[in-house]
Amino acid sequence: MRTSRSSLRVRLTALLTGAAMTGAALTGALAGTAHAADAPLRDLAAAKGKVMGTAVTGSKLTGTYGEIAAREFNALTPGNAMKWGSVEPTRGTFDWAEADQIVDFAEASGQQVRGHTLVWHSQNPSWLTNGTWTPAQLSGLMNDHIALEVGRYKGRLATWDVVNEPFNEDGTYRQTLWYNGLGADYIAQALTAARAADPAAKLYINDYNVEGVNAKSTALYNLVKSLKERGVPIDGVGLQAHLILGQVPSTLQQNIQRFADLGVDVAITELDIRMQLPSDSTKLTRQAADYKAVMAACVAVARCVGVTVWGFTDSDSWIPSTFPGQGAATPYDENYAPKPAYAAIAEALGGTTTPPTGACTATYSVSSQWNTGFTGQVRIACSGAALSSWKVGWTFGAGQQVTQAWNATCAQTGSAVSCSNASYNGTVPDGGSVTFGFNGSWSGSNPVPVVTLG
Ligand code: 9MR
Repeated sequence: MRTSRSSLRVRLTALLTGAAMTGAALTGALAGTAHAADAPLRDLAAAKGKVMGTAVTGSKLTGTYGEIAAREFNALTPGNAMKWGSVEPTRGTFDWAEADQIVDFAEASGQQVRGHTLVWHSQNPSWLTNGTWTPAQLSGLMNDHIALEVGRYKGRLATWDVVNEPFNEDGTYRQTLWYNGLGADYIAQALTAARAADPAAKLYINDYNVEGVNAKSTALYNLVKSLKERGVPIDGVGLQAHLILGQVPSTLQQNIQRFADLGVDVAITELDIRMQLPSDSTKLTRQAADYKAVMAACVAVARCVGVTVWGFTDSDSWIPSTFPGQGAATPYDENYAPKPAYAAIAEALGGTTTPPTGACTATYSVSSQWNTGFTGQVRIACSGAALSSWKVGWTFGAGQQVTQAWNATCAQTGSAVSCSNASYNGTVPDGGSVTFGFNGSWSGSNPVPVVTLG
């Protein structure tokens, strides 16, 4: 049953008052406008002699995802495509399709590739993990795998994460297929095999929870020191940096520096900073400060070659499935709108921070609401800027569902809504606005979402 006009007015007044008080939360500025004057991250990084990379999923490298990956980053790491379980699921049967695709894409985009990863305890094929191997067989399998995969991409990859995650938190060696079969020497063997297969690639050991000075990073430090002393080929250490909001280790720069002082390069290889969902402006501001601190620590040390984010968009992040209830860990939201973390990365790389002189904004409001349904509208207005087309997005926080839209094409996947202009109203002149409307269903509550324009 429809709410009567008079009671609706009371509700509307309350909503509008709320909107006025929390305008920033309800209105999205066109981030594209803000960044248009700034250089892409890859140019800012290159000017500082640094790598700014991202992990990618090959099948997604088209459309907006592909455009951002190519425009903003000068290095790619295949998130899964080069792992042993991906490339040799059945013994002797190889699938290089996604790995090749990513390398081809990177070359076409003028990007480096970081190979990831050759010797690990996880994501191995079951034929390998379920087999019973003598040390000689295991060593042969490992060396052949390295020779084959590194050899396949010889001369095309800048870097390899040769050994991944060899340590426990207390600094002892992780009991893995490799350690149990070959002892700690598997690491030297793997590095030696990788050097033989591609003498030009930089060879790394990569681990997590080794960002600050602690027992685990000290074990890694001691290992690298001894490998260097023995003349084993080791060029760098990868600090993964899967961090938690507000918990950037205070000793990050000091730790990077101590590895650099050993004579190896350092890379931040898998940066993401997760938070309890839902995100809000306070958390996103904190996250931006955290991203900036990590970037600044790398920028401050000459031998820190750069930073790679573990997925650049929240729609392509491992966090929500591994840590239920957590997410929003990357610099772009699920609709590819840059978050405050994006600007923080740009700033740490020397990018401009001046606010744009002109901007377009999108404002979401509920114009009427009844027991199960509501009508909403989004107004896109420009001042000192103009648009020839637009796209807005938001995430419903309470199970609302768009059922019908007009003057825009809207699609909803889960709680994420994306709307783009109808052919006749894409143009928003400087000083002008357009509005589109929609009907939706709701129950319980109907909170106004944060809308992004970009
Ligand atoms: O991002 C990867 C995810 O898609 C996989 O499901 C996961 C399986 O362990 O591996 C993720 O990447 C990992 C990386 O290879 C090594 N460091 C930890 C990363 C997150 O798990």
